[in-house]
Amino acid sequence: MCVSCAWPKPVNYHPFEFCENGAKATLWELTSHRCSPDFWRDHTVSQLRGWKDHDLEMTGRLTHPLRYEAATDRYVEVGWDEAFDGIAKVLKVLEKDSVVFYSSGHASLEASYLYALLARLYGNNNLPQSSNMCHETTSVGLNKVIGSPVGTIVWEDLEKADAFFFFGQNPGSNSPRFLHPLQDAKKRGARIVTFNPILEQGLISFINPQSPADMLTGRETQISDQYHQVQAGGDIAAILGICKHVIEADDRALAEGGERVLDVAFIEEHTTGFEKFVEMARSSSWAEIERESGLTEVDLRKAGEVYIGAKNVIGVYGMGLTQHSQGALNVAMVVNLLLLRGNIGREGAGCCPVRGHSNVQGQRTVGIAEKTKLVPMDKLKELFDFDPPTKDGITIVDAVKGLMSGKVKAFISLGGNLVRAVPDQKEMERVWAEQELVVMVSTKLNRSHLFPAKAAYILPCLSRTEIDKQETGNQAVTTEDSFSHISGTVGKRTPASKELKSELAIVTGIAKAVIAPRPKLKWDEWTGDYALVRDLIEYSYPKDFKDYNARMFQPGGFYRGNSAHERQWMTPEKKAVFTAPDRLNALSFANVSGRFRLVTIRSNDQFNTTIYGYSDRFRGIEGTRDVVLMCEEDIRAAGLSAGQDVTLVSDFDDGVRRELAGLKVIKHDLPRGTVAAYYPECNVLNSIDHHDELSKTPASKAIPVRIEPSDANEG
Ligand SMILES: Nc1nc2c(c(=O)[nH]1)N[C@H]1C(S)=C(S)[C@@H](COP(=O)(O)OP(=O)(O)OC[C@H]3O[C@@H](n4cnc5c(=O)[nH]c(N)nc54)[C@H](O)[C@@H]3O)O[C@H]1N2
Ligand SMILES: Nc1nc2c(c(=O)[nH]1)N[C@H]1C(S)=C(S)[C@@H](COP(=O)(O)OP(=O)(O)OC[C@H]3O[C@@H](n4cnc5c(=O)[nH]c(N)nc54)[C@H](O)[C@@H]3O)O[C@H]1N2
Ligand SMILES: [Mo]
Repeated sequence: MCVSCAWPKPVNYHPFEFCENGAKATLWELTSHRCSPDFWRDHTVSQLRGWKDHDLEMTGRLTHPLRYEAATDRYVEVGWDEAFDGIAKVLKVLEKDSVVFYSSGHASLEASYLYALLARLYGNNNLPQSSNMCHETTSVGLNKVIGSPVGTIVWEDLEKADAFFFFGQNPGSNSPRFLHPLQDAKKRGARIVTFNPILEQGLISFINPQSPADMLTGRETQISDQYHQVQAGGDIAAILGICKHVIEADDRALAEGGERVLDVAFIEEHTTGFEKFVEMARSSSWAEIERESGLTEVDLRKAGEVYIGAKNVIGVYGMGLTQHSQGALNVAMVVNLLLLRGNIGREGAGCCPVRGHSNVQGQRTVGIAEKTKLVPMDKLKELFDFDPPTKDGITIVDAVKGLMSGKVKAFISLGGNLVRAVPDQKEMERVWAEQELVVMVSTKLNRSHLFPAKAAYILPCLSRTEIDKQETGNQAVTTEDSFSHISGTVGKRTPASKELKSELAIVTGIAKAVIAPRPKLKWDEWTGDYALVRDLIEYSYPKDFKDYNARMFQPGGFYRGNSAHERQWMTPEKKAVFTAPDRLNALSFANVSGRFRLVTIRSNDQFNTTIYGYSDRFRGIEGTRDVVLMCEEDIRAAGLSAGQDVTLVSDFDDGVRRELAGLKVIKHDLPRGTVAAYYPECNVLNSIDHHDELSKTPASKAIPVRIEPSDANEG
């Protein structure tokens, strides 16, 4: 399984299926560069803070466990046992609630299960994950309306859909393998309608690099039939407009005695809240809808026609919907649209949130969850003979606020680069370093390592592509993809250094040092044979993981199942829920003159905070990331000119000055009022209090900003 994103692998997977993204992520780990203990002879931690993210990671794979030495301001080599003992010494005296066990969505199901067990044996449920900044909106928002926290489609549905509606997801950069089924869909006549403020190349057209004919002739497949440049945060209005059109078409059919447009039988049997929603759609005026979406009635009706004309529709979405103050309402609106014509729980139709990290969904499945109701605590009690903590743990937002208030005193990080990934980054750097202990399990050097706590360790781990040899031989591990399929994978490469340990072995190493021994805690046996860990997972989640060890290498993975896919709604109402929106945009701030909505974007030359290089070739931006994209009218109206240096200043009402200087204005095709600049650089501009109301996912897709010319600053 790819080390990059969570897009699934079809059953008839072609070993050379090209994905620039996956190739880059794999090569990045296979680099010949090494960041060995020698590196620290020439560099201090303070000095490295002046380096760019790209240059930090370019130092190569970490080779040895390291401990920070304040006297010399350097990381120095430390033995594994010494590291585990040092970590245990601090953890044993800290208050249980003050420790956070973070994970970024890489580590395997096996390592993740034991990591969650470690936290609970230690005494808390503080298990936030990268999804708290990403698709937590889906886990909470989707669950609320269809009773399932994950997408409802499987691979075969892609082959049967007649229309795809894309909201704020960019497959060309972020899940390139998605372009293959989309190209196939286009060839059999399916329609694609896209809502995105930015014209993303991968959603416009695609040349299949595996097709010799395509490559020779440069023949492109047009992807989107309609491309609607909604303004950032305007999807609630846009989707309401489409729904309004569908409802009006149904009124007409009813009046004229034609075939109904709504799936009345489905709505009757399977849903609740329909009347209130229809009422809201009818009473919202087109003028309001146009104002809030930035789109015209004519265009939204055109999108509505495609929706009506398609038997099977898939609704696809990503960060453009989830990372807003009303992200969960955005998600509920996609579901409203699908429910109108019974487009959930039926072949060729459904809801498709596209996940990020390769195992981000799976980690949640096996217990990395701060919410206790998601975890089979009785099973854990029985298996390991202890009383799991009953209090809910904290999310990323709560953890950052805990750091700020001094309540959080230690962070264990299984992967990731949290200091760079969260809002209020400047403040985060300061409070991160005030902790008693930070342990980072990492493959490469990153900015979070450069603000060492009183005790700080970097523990280097194997990548999934590398041979993981343990007592009983080379080990396989498993991950879960966006479509809830679980697959095994075996590393084949020689490890980057002899000193590396697997993530699972690091987790059990810490556990053995911290947790008092009990007969049922067989850390060494589990490390020696991961199949035993899979048995524990199967015992804990018998429905999801039936015959786990036997089925893990099944082509395409084995399906964990999804209740909504079967039209079983695990909501309190036992129905799928229509949501009447109480507002028409996803923002928490008003539209005032001089205030822009800043969308933080990814280039195809980065994976989150890992910057591979400075070429955003799909957007035609080369050699720099220090830019802000604006439309021509906005540049002019703000009295700026293209190429000018500006400072972005956040525009919250909290009195805190947050700014990012030295950005060059680039003219780009964007709706008025929406500007764009790169993540993670822009995280200094966001506030930790600016997040989705329901799930607390930071609202990274509409940060209120003002733009100041740099010379005004100097003066
Ligand atoms: N190459 C590469 N691949 C990746 C990643 C990476 O960084 N690089 N990251 C991985 C991870 S963790 C994740 S979560 C996924 C992220 O993948 P995506 O979900 O695609 O995330 P983004 O690129 O942040 O944003 C998606 C799109 O939302 C649009 N958008 C912004 N605001 C709005 C809005 O208000 N409405 C609408 N309709 N659209 C909006 C943006 O223009 C952008 O095209 O990708 C994964 N794959
Ligand atoms: N402004 C803004 N902020 C955002 C976003 C946004 O769109 N805009 N997106 C958010 C999203 S969707 C996400 S998912 C988060 C990402 O937040 P994180 O998951 O915390 O960050 P990453 O950049 O994915 O982590 C990179 C580091 O992981 C380590 N690593 C890589 N591979 C492995 C491995 O196999 N094992 C281990 N142990 N470590 C490994 C490397 O040391 C690398 O430096 O950021 C969020 N922040
Ligand atoms: Mo993500």
